[in-house]
Amino acid sequence: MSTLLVTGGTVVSSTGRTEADVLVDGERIVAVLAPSSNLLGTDLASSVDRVVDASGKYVIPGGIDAHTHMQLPFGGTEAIDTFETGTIAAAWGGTTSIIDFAVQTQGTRVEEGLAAWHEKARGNCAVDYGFHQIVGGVDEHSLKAMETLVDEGITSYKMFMAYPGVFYATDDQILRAMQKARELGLLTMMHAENGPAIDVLAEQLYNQGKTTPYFHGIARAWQMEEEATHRAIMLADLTGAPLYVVHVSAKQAVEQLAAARNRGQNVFGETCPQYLYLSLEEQLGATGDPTWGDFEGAKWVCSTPLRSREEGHQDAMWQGLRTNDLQMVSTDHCPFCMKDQKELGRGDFRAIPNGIGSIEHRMDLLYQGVVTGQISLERWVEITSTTPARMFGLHGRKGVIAPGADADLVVYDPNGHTSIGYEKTHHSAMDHSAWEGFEIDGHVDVVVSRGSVLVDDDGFHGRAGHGQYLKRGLTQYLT
Ligand code: DUC
Ligand code: ZN
Ligand code: ZN
Ligand code: ZN
Repeated sequence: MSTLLVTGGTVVSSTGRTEADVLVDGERIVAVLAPSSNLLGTDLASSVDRVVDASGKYVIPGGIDAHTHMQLPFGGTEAIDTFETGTIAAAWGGTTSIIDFAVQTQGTRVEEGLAAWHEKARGNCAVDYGFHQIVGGVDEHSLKAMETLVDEGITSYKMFMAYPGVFYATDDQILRAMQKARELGLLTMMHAENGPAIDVLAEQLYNQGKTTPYFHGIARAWQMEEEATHRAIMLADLTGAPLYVVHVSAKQAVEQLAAARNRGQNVFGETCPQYLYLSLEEQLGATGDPTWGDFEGAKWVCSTPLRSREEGHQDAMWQGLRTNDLQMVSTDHCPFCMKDQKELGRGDFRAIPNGIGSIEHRMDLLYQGVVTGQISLERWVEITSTTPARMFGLHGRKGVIAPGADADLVVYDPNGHTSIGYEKTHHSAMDHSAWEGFEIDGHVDVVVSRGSVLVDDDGFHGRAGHGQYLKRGLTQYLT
């Protein structure tokens, strides 16, 4: 077991910041000390195996990305990042835990889906990983199978109000699953978009010759998100089940969440970096012409879609993060290449695999929100690490810098700089970056996962297989 001392930095938590040294023994943090402590007469810096100098830098708990899709079969292809490439990209970006989604589709059994995802991830992850369970076919059997999830360390499950024929759940199914979740203490996660209505709009646009990527966002109108969010909230209210709405992008959906929270309902919302920074206007390209023939816009086709900046959706996401009507930011990392993948939808936006890859850039992109004054330093830590840990049953082990917690640490340099781009910062298996040209006033310098230095100034020192499966406890947000 080796020892590590992170010295001279400013330790930032969700509630404050302090000058402190962090002492690590093996995989755990053992002490957070006044700077340059002489513990019982011992000069710590000369007695540990390794010293990391964090002078002038922030020391924060490792990021937790609670929404990723490695190797997800979707849209006639499969998300290009394996658990290995995706978690290496995560490590480079200061994310030391991910929660991916094991998938059950209609006609298959929940247990089979979960076993398949364990098979994909086991021995291949560079950072720690857990699973949520997608319940894609709600029937007697899957409702029964939900009873076994808590023992497997899976304390949250997701349903889809979108994607008819793939993952889609009807209202009666959602109601039954929520009743079961309430009984078991599971957190219900919801993809809240009215899928059947979206499919009608998409077909009508296509039949009018409106086939470019831009129309993906037109078909998936904000009304479709607001309506589904409201419906999910009402069903959750009836059952008493806590609800977590994934990838919120419409300002009207935030309003629904805020209204429910104001009524005292236990509902939560997650947004993603793409909804904070990218917009539908970008998909129009330089010409601003909605028949824009350039297929570039496919890079940003994801669901929920990018929305109009002019309509104020981006501002509403930042505001929701400040008011805590949105509690956290995950990526929904669902990476597809342009070649052979996004290109499947050339001439028909409906066939473009939905997804953006951001796992490497989440910590940086959100830190840029600190630089621009959108959120505080402490809120940055809260929405990227501390709340995800509490929301998904990892509190105590992850999301905090405290004795007994896993030694997952990031040394972040506020005076550093990161130019995001395919040729510069890119460890995902994608053939492009959706974040080309983004400039960050900050830099992930050192990344430590369970006491092992994965990234430092001379590169990547991690390995596939270092990451362990996280058996999660119940959410701390149950009432
Ligand atoms: N949205 C995406 O962008 N990709 C995968 C599934 C989803 O809901
Ligand atoms: Zn989704
Ligand atoms: Zn997703
Ligand atoms: Zn090194």
